[in-house]
Amino acid sequence: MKAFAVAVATALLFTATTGVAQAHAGVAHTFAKFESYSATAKAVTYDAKVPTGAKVTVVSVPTVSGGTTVLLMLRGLLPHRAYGAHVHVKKCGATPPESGPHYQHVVDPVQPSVDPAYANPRNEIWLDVHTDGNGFAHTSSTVDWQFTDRHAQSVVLHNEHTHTGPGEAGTAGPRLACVNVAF
Ligand SMILES: [Cu+2]
Repeated sequence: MKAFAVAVATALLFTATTGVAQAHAGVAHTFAKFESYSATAKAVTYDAKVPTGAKVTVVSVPTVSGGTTVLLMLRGLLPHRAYGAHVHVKKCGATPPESGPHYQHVVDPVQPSVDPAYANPRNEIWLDVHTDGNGFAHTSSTVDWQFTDRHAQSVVLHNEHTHTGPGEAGTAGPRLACVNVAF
């Protein structure tokens, strides 16, 4: 937790001093509580495995080397449990599929993308976590590219850790919850 807070603070400080020149590579930050879908909900839960009232923080910052670091912190989930998580292209909707596919740096010409050449944690942003005994978890992912005009718009929590084999790469079971982030 302390390390995570330091990472966030460092990232924000860094961006505050150096991020001005980058038109697309801005900081994105969301803090929200999961709730039922509404037009104004920032974070939506579709399943009791992500309880109403659980809290989520997402911070996305450009790195000095032209990459992107995304940090995810979750409170109030079920204890001792694996969740998959990824950056998705669309906003959270009334139903889970509305958040669309994963954001890919190089877009797979075959959709849905289950080819490990495209559906991997270097071409997508994967944020799988395992909660502790208090339902707390945090993680981060750094990729060597930045978002473009094809902005990503959400982080989706899934029922399982992300699979990597051919034909199932990038899948992680049903979508349990979604949080809007203006990447
Ligand atoms: Cu996903």
